[in-house]
Amino acid sequence: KRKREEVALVKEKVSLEELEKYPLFGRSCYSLRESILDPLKNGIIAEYKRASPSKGIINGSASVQEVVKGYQEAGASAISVLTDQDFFQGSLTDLTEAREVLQIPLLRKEFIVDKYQIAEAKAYGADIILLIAACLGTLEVRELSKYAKSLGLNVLLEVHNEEELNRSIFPSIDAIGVNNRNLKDFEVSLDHSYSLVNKMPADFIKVSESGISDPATIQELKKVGFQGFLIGENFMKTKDPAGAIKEFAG
Ligand code: IGP
Repeated sequence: KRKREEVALVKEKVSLEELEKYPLFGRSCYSLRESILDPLKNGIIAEYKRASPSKGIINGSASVQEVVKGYQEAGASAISVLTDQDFFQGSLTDLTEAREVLQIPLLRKEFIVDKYQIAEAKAYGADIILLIAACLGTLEVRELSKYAKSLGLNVLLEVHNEEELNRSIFPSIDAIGVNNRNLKDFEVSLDHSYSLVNKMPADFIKVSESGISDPATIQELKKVGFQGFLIGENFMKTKDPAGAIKEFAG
C-alpha cells in the first residue's frame, strides 16, 4: 500500500517551472551568516523535530508554529524544520507554516540529492538548504550548492569526518556543520566537532550539530571557534520546547 501511495505522490509532483511560480519562490532570503553573527542572537539553529530514527517519537503534540515562534522569541539565530516524512514525520507543510511566523533564516532539513528538492525548498519557504557530504559526491556538492546560490539560498554543508570535509568545500557554501552523530550507527560524540574545527577554512561559518544538551557545551564549542549550534532533541523532548530554549540560552 505504501508503495502505491508513494507512486501517486511522485505523479502529483508539479514541474520545476510550476514551482518557480509559487508566491514564496520569488522572495529574497534571510542571510544565515548575518543572523549567526548577530550579537543580539544566540547562535542556536533550533530544530522542530517530531521523531527520529534513533529515538522514535520525540514530541507528538507541540505545534510547529508555536514552537518556532518561541524559538525565535528566545533569540535563536535560525530555525530548522525536518521535511522528511518516513524517518522524521516532517513535511513541506511544516516548513511553510514555520515560514509564516518567522523573520529569521529557515533551514529545510532534508536528504537533498537533486535540484528539484532545492527549488522546492525555496518555493515552500526555506532560506537555507542542507547538503550532507555522506550522501553526495564531490561534483554533486558543487553543482547543487551552485544551483542553490543561483536561487539566493544559503548552503549549509554537513560533514562527519576529515575526508568528507576535504572533498566538499566550494565557494558556493556558506556554512560548514560537523554532525556529531554518525548517520550510519547513530553514535554521538562531540569529539567530531573538536577534532575537525581546526581543519575548517576560516571563511565559512562553523556549526556544531547534534547531541548538544547543556549550555556549558556551547561555551566550550565557542571557545574552540564554533559560531552556530544545531539543537533539536534536547528542546523537543520537553513539553514546552520554547520554554526549554529560553532556560537553556539564559
Ligand atoms: C539536531 P539533536 O541531537 O540536537 O536532535 O540534533 C540535528 O543536528 C539533527 O537532527 C541532524 C539531522 C541531520 C537530521 C543533523 N543532521 C541530517 C537528519 C538529517
